Amino acid sequence: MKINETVKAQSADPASREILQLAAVQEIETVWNRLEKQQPQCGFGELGLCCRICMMGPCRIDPFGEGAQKGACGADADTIVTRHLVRMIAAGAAAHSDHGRRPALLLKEIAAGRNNEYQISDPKKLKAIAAKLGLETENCAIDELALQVADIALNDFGKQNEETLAFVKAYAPKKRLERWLKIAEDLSSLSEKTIGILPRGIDREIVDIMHRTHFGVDHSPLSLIAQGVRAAIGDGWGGSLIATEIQDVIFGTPQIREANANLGVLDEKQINLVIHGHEPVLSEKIVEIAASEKMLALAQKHGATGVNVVGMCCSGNEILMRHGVPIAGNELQQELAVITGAVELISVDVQCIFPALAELCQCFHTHFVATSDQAAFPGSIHIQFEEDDANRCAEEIVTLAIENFANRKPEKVHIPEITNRAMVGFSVEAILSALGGTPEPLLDAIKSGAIKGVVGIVGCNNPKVTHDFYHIELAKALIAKDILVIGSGCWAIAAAKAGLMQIETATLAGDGLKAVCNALKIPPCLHMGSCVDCSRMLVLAGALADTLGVDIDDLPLVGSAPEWLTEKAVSIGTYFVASGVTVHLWPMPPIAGGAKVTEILTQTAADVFGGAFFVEENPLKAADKMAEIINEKRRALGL
Ligand code: BF8
Repeated sequence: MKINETVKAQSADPASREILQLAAVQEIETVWNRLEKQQPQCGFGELGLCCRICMMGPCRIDPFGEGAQKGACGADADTIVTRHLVRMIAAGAAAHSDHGRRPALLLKEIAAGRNNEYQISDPKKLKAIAAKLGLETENCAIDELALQVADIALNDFGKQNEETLAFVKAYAPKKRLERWLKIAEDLSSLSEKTIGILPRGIDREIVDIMHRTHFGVDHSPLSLIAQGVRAAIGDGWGGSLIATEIQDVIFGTPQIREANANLGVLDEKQINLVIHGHEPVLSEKIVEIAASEKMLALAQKHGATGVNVVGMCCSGNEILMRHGVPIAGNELQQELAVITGAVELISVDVQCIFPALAELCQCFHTHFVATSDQAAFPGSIHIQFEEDDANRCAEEIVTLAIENFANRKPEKVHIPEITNRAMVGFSVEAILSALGGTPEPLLDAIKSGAIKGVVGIVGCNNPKVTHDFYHIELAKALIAKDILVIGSGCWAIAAAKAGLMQIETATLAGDGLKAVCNALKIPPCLHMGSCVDCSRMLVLAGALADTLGVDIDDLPLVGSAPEWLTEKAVSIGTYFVASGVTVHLWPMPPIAGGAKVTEILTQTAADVFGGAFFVEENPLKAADKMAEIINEKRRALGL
């Protein structure tokens, strides 16, 4: 198929290009077309200078210094920009952490014997979590231990005392915890009021942000950002970490396995059921039920050879990591999967789901099934998921998909014959086991210079930038410099599709990294999971820091979100920086209108936390800058 230049600029992924070309010819609207219709976008909004917090507004600040320099209430550019930014952190932290609440509640139900639909799959992990939390693990029954862990997790969401979260105290490296305490003291002494950094309650810090950004409360960029940091730490080392850890307990800790990635995983002969969204609780059941003899027989009765469950976005990452379920694509491919005409049903829960899917699915035979009590999609079929009725719900969804096979229009089916193999499942436990049980071999490789450092790439796709291009070019440039790349979310799917998660890809790495990959039989880019699994990267960084007896900011680590889009990415970037990791971003976040806040985030943060943000469009230049940071850290460590 001949691909036109417009399509080439939209996506770097060959399978996506094929479907985008088809969509262009058939005049099927996608996110790229809708974004085009939004141009030019609001310049005030892009700079963060539009304030809609009260009904004297919307107010806006003239960035050229000629018009209004204050909102009607007197808020200046920095206050307006910072309030907006920390509200983004609050929304991102809320999405991740509310996700974490569900498995914590479910664990409690399982442990109390009130839910028989799920079991504890990884008691070893449960014991490891309990031990970290300081619980007695030896003479305690598994259910009792699960109950205690669930209670501590749930308490971290809603407790009202001033104590730091139990999970933060248990998981953050000692030196970082001490540093956060010291930062809070230093900032308070610089400020006219107390400033806290350590989170007291996961929910509380988010509510605190919503309170202090309400009309007429907190107007200091420093104080506002500190609270943003507090909520973000509560996400990364709290809510997200709870999600990851407890999901591992219930569904199993990911181990290294192989799987296929990209739209070519859709199968013309099978019932194609796409799982899209973020929470694995229902997805796990759909995967299980779809593989049953009963569903296979039903599929065959309807003329298909079987049920092909494939993933999309982070729900996809969860079942990819734990079961090797093929992944059809990342966030910008959700519409493209439907446009293949081969999808019988797309089941969604929460986050990163385009409302546009409802209308698009109506142009095809695809059933668009919403399942969460938190997410209604007008135009969808709503099948309410309840944890205590999981098997029935999953069976209803799979059956609906199978029965829809007869409605598929063969003349509309176009599945790109493009997939790539990927080695996935790099939980911290799987990485350590590949290393022989301790982080020492990785540290030795870093000390010897075979691996210069590690970059964690996270986050989304954004149609403002060429889909997957930045993810792939950045990762390639880094591995060529002997920098190991780890990551999650839509980056991980992009890397899997591009073949960067195969051992053979080590040929693209520098000599040092290549030798390590060949010796350990791992690819140079490691898939660490979904976006809540960014917490796995924190845990790995913490383990490396503790083993060396240093703080995270001493380590040659950098973070990046080169195609970021969601508020969750703002929270992730913030907790990486707060943990001492410098973070690269593209596109530019909406902060340039506030000189002070920009300075705090790009410069002051480096002095305070040991990590700051930097913005760079060109992936090669970004990789150079990351290598520079890594080399500086190496020098400081005497390497
Ligand atoms: O949580 S990377 S577009 S799918 S927000 Fe969403 Fe961004 Fe993808 Fe996963 Ni994460």
